[in-house]
Amino acid sequence: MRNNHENVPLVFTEEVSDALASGLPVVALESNVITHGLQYPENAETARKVEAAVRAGGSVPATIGVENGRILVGMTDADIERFASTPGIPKVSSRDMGIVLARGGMGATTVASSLVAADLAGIPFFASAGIGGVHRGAERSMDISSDLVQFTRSKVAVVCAGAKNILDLGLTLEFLETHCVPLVSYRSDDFPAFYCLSSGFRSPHRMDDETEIARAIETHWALGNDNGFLVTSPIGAEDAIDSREVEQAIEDAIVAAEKDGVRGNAITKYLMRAVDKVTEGRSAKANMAVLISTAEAAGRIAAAHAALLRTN
Ligand code: PSU
Ligand code: MN
Repeated sequence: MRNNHENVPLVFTEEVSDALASGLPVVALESNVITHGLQYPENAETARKVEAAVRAGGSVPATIGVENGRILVGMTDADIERFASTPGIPKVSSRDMGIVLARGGMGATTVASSLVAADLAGIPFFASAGIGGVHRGAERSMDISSDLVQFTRSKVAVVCAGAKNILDLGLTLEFLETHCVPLVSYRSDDFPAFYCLSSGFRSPHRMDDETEIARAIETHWALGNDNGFLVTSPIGAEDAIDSREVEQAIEDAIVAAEKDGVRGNAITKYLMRAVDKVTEGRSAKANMAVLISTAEAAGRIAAAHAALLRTN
């Protein structure tokens, strides 16, 4: 059962619209990681586990996607299965959203476009394991993910495990600082690197308590900021991959990508697949584990945030 939003083409599942109406915590999730980040059938299985992890944290999951000229806010099991198993669903970032909606058809939302949808839908939290960032060699390619730009535009708190070390994480941190995007690391001193525990960079702030994080987010918004707020939560140590193990693979993949002429929005997937190959699937497994642990942390923080709003 679904209700159509009045002015924008949003289609809510009943569970998500009920949760929003009654002030229950909701966490938005992207679909590009389902269609492009992982392969069938592990992608469908992981998407369901990620939703279960949000619930285990105490919140309602709302997986975002585009279909028939509408934005899905929340997916049923059948929706997840369709997105996971349909080949060739295009990756849709913020700038593509209007075009893909006008055309009809399906679209897999990145972090950036999922934030646009979450903001429209009134969902203050979003979770994904790996955000896009400033690419290595960006001083020549100018490849900076629109995810970072969208953080400056959408009033949604993002819980993630940092960004992948296929990127230049030092420059990614500089970009966030320049663009006034707050960054807090949950129960860790360092900015994590997706399935690696640390990027080697310290986080500007550490907070161990969810309610304190919720208060920091609300205070940031109360100061008149209507941008995002980044919270990182690292992978469990037992699932983590040693960054030295993947560094050579990344460097080789970057050289190969340039030789193959891969650029633009195709580069992220190309590099990730190359690393998966070298680690013989270990990184893909860690990828699934970190998606789940991030979703659980987001569920907990969003629940603390909803509780805080109720007591205010
Ligand atoms: N990082 C990952 N896995 C992913 C992505 C990033 O570890 O699947 C996806 C996300 O959907 C993210 C997008 O929003 O890639 C960023 O793409 P780009 O670098 O083209 O902006
Ligand atoms: Mn890019």
